[in-house]
Amino acid sequence: MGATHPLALAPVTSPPSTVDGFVKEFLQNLNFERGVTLTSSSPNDRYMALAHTVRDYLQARWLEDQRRQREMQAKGVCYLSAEYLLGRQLDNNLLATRLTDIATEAMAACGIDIDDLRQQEVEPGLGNGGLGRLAACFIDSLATMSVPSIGYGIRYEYGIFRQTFVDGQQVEQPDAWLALGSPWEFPHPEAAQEISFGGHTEKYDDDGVERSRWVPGWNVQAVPYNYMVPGYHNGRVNTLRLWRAVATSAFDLRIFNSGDYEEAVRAQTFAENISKVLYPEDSTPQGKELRLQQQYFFVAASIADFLQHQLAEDYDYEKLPDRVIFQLNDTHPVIAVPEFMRVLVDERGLEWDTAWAITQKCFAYTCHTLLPEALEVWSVDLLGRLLPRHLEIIYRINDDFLEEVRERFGDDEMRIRDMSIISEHPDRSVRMAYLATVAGAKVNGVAELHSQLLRDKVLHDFDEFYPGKFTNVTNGVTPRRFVRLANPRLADLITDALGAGWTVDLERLRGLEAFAEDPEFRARFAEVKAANKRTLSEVLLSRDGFTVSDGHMLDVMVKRLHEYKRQMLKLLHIVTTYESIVSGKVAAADVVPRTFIFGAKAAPGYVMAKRIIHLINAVGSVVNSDPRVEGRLQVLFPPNYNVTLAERVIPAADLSEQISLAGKEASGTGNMKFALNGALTIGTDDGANVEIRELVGDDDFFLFGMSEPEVEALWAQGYKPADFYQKDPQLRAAIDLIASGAFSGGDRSVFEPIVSNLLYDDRFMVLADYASYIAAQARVDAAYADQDAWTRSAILNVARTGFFSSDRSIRDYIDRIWHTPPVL
Ligand code: 26Q
Repeated sequence: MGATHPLALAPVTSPPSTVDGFVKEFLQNLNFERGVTLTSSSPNDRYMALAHTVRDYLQARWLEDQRRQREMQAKGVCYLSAEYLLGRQLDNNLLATRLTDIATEAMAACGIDIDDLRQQEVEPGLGNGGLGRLAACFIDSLATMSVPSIGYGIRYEYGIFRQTFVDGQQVEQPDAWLALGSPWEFPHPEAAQEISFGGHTEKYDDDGVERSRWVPGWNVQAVPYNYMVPGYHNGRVNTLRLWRAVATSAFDLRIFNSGDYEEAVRAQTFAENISKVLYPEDSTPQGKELRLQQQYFFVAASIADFLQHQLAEDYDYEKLPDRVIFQLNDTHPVIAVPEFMRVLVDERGLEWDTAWAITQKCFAYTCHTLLPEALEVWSVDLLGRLLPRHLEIIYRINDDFLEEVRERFGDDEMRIRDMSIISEHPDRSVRMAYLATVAGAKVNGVAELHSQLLRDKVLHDFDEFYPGKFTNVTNGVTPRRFVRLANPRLADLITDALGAGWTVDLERLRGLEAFAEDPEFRARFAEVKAANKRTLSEVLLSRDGFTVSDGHMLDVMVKRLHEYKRQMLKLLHIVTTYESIVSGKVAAADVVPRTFIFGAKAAPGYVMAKRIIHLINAVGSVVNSDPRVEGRLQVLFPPNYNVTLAERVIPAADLSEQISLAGKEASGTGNMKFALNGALTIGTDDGANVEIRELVGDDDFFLFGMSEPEVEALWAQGYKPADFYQKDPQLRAAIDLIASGAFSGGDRSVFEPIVSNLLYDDRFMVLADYASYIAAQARVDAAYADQDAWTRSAILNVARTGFFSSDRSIRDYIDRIWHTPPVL
């Protein structure tokens, strides 16, 4: 650099640390960014100007941290995830920067209620559910703990669909989250990467060594959009870099110049389709070409970005394992493995074995499922067409791997077939989980039980082959968003009791155990819960026109709609209670009043899930309007459950429904959020429920249902759901009521497929666990009758679940997998 102006060395902005300063910047942003005055501004203008004001404040620290991370050359994490379910940004960024009070006062000084501006923000829903939300919690913890890291993903133009109900049935609307602009993103077209696809490979002679090169058929540009990820009260700002697909100008120009305007526009559309929309399936992936394009697009861009911008020109690649770990969030980014090999071998000229040794130290893989149908495979046909060189590399990896397997286990053909990365049935395809397992330095599950089942079942041969490779990191959730922001009343109560440090040291919640014995504290805790219910009630009234009944237990089941999660079991409990009232077996007055809240999106092509949504709505409309119920049961199903709604529902809940069939839910993270907000759990011995129960204790957790080994045993002996129906009059009455058409205006055909499915093809053993579930719900009713004892239990749930902070998860990743100490 030549003569340096003194300002070039100084922080870029002086932050507005006073209300006046904030007002001034806000008004300037209104004028110069939005081109309006305060009086002529729309709510969106004001939201945008406010967001810009907060953003500017973070900017200086951000630039500083980017420089530090480059210069320090400390080992860092590249988190590769196809999804980030971020939720709203404004409040989180205000909290992280301690600007909440100043901003609130500044807005008030301008005659604006900051709450009205909060409502303006459309949340970036760039994820389906648990996996995407986990990624969002992790980048929050990484920033808060000062771990050098960057999150890489896709900037979908349309996130998870907006769910509406028409006659009780799900109808999907596009999620145009960018329609009014996004103040939190910084596009960097100058830093675009060119990403290639298709074509063929050629062999060539490189000084007597035969090498392969890829001659691609077409390419697109990946343009990075940076998002700030502020740490909580530590002045750090990390980066989330999401890629957008844009047509390459060369490609464009060629066609334009040839005079084929329409073709050029088509090419543009084709390229931009890659980052157009998030696939709304959260299991049973279909082998769609566009999906593979998305996956390769973002990991190829991310690897190129990392190698170019984080490493010196003459970097010695053999030192890479001391510099970076690429964490694969499920199999979606696993094509990064052959891409990394291609870059090292084809582009940088490393020997295969050297490159492979580096690769095996630079990647680690997190598995998030146990369902066989959720394990991703790509047909060799498709892969070979889209990424021919990568397919070659995968074959070579597999050949070398199977060679090693033979050396160890002999020519055991069955085992070779079982362990091969290439499966031959039904069609030849690549098993991405196997590729990830072979390539990864470590493979982890997301809860103790899940990790154990991975080792014992799904990846058993690999565990035997690679001793020490498998480990567990139990999931966690960020206490900033899910306690501090979502539940400010509880946060204040905790801070009153324990002081302020708990937000970054959640195990301190243990200190609340003593307060559980203090009647005055219990009364305050109960008042927090009651106030949160009133707030939720207001939200649901203005959002959906629902009126939540006073004095009801709030019984909540919010999560994606999937048969294994068993929303049907919850529904059978509701129908059973309803049936017992209308048949006169129980007086309405003797029923503990409950409001059931559901929130759930179904994958658009998942027919059974959509039927179940329809049935929930149908039961709701009958139950809610039947005078015989005397208002003691209420079923509410607000559409479009998302992070924003979760932040309202969870703090208000009394009872958390975590009722998946044992051995099916990898972890769950909603379960943790509820416990931390003082809901009691009714749950199976599944996923992280197991650990929640261990920590909370049997007295304050409603366990029911078969254990995983019991599930296995019942399957093995031949499960006949109809037998359970025959033997249990209560169950029979509930199912008969559904079958009778009572919830479909007398039309028996509407829900017949659900009934048949339960009776003859109950894959997730709803009927087998029904009796146990109903019994557990009776224990819930009994416990709820003693409100003070319930509150005590709720406090103990909060006190004992500090373990589930995502800060602890990140610490475990650092200790067991990454070995990337915080850089303070
Ligand atoms: C794959 C290919 C094609 C289309 C879609 C997909 C796809 C997308 C998302 C497959 C799976 C997902 C998401 C899975 C998921 O959210 N799993 C959940 O992860 C949580 C975080 O670890 C766990 O708590 C949950 O138990 C697990 O279900």
